[in-house]
Amino acid sequence: SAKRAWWKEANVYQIYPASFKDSNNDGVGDIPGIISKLDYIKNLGVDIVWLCPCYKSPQVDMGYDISDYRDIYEKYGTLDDIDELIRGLHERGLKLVMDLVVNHTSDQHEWFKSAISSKDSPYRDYYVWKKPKIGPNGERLPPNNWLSYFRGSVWEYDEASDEYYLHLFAKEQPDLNWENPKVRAEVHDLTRFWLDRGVDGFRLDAINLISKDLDFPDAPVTNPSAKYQDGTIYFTNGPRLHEHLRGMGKIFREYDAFSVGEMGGFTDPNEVIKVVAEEREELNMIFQFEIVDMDLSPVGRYFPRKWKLSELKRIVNKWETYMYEHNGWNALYLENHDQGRSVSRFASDKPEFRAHAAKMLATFLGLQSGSVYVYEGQELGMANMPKTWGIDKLKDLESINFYNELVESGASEEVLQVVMADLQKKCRDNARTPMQWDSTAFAGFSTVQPWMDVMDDYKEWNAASQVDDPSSVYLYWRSIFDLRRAYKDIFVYGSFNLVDAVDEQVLAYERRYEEKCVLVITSFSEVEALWTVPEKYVKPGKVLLSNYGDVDSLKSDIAVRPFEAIAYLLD
Ligand code: TEU
Repeated sequence: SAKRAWWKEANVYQIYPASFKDSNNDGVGDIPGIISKLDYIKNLGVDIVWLCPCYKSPQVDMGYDISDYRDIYEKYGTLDDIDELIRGLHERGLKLVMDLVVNHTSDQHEWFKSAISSKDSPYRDYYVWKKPKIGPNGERLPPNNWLSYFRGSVWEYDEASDEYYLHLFAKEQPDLNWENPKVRAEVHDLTRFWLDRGVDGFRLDAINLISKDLDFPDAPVTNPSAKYQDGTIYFTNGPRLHEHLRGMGKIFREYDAFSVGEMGGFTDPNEVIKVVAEEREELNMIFQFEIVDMDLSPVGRYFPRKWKLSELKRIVNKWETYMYEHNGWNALYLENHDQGRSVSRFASDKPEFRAHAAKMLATFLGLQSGSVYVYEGQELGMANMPKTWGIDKLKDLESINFYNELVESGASEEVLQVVMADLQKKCRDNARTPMQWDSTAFAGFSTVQPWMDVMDDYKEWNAASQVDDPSSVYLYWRSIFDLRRAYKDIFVYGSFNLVDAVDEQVLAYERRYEEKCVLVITSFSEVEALWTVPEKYVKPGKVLLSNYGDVDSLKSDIAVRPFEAIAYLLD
């Protein structure tokens, strides 16, 4: 069985501060708002709160552009509020994990303001500067052809110095130069600053981007019609990644802190294990992107791609078995602030299915091996934005830039419609609508029009109507966390075995610890599925969890109902 550790038993609730709870009625969520909801979070049964960035920031990318790592964004509150939040969480036996965004800063950070002011600035080398490429007519061109995550070139020209600086995200998010030992020392200092304040760990943003190929070669042309090309092979999982992570890991171990790295484009478990194997002393676990990238089309993020259940099974099986066998650990998630809502995207938000589907996904995810992450609103079955919401409703620079680039390139109305439909399914804005607390105006999030519109369905789908309703999605999630505690050996430390790799409606797996075994059956289908329970599982036992609520035993041939979920403990 897996080696024991406190953080393996911990499950996480993610908060997006702008959209969680507005306490001072300016339309934007804040830290005192979070403090007012701590009992709600505790009652869900999680152990850790991960708070998205709440530092001082011009908010070009919702706080992922930090201008002061040691201060709080005014609209979210003050350092005193953070201290109170930490106290309130600790009093309830909960921990606080903060977002550490150190691949880049804001262009309004003092370091960058100084760096761009002069080539002689002591901070110049905190960032990545390159000479222009000179075009056939003497014009200044970006040093290479890499495409930014937020569209356009990753290079921004600085006229005063006749150099370009690197930004893998927006031009207001210049990349830090991790080759510079002073940068690493600064990052270590600010990490300690928060740990000393009582923070219990970090989620490390885009952390596998910090080590770049120092030759900065042009990326191969994979999209001939585009000006900039996908250069990720030259800046993800770079040559010094592990060295840098060990520097951080040393501090985390000193404080027994929690750590989870965000690492897109990392699909080889033989590589990921180098980050998460305990003896490597780097990070506890990482977010890999294989499930959430399953429906992205290679021709562009916001073009549709259909996926099959067997693909999902392959991905789940791969990570679950590999990490168990190699003493690694998985971070289990279907949602976060960068993704569409899982019930709409991976199951169904049609009224007749929505509650069952949300509970099915909770079962599918929540009983796997790993730490479970729930994103605010997921515990209520919050869904994607309505089909009536057009581009004008969106706030996220990624969605807007993507769409505008297509418009500017002269895309037809038809193409734009396809893309808009896909944005409605997958764009980051979906996750950023205000939390639906109750059925009063603005869903009880605020008393004024919030920064982003509240979804139309809040009167029916809100926390107040769910916290005491035994049939709610919220209390179903609670029962998942209760089960993980009550049957810790099986659900935290047990092995994972996929039961049926081919069926395209039913996904089933077993969790096993010594003689104890649980069979989990989930349907991803809108129609009934006839499924044969393998013989070894057809024996007496007890139902631990069932989203239809009327199952008492397993027969050899069963009709699994739409989005049904059953967890069965065998005698
Ligand atoms: O996201 C990083 C991001 O865009 C990933 O999807 C990326 O593709 C991956 O990390 C590549 O390895 C984070 C935040 O979650 C997001 O909200 C920010 O906008 C972004 O970083 C920039 O800080």
